[in-house]
Amino acid sequence: MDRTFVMVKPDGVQRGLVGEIVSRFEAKGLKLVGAKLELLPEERVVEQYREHLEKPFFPGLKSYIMSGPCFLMAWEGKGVVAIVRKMVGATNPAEAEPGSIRGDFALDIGRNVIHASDSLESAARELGIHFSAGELVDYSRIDEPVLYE
Ligand code: D4T
Repeated sequence: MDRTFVMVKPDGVQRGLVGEIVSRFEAKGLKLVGAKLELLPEERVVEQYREHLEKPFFPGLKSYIMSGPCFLMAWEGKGVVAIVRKMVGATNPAEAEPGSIRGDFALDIGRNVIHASDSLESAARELGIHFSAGELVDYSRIDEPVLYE
């Protein structure tokens, strides 16, 4: 089954949105297979956002991500990468649809509450940056027989 990496950024943690965000993914039927609250070290932020290293917004992005604890998660389910990206909404909250997390809870691209991997390859890479194998848990959700046909 597919897995993806999701992170509530420091603004989302500070604003008390962790529970709301976890609830949305749980209610969708996705399975939480890893979670932790952490102050991210610089090396992992650089690795996470390596494609943006040369961008003008990178220094601000790095200090924002390191400004407080992040809530890191691994979610599992059929088509989970695309489903979570849709539930998260467009990168710029001004363009994110109402009903999406950024559409409902954010205003500014530099304070967009949440990160989610954009492909299965990025998900594997990002899960590898932030979680050791022992931190991801294999188990069944009791409602799986009625969630999947
Ligand atoms: P993340 O990676 O945080 O989930 O965001 P996205 O995958 O939706 O978007 P992204 O990689 O293009 O951007 C990474 C991160 O940088 C911030 N950002 C981005 C910013 O502060 N200013 C900008 O102009 C852009 C493009 C927001 C998300």
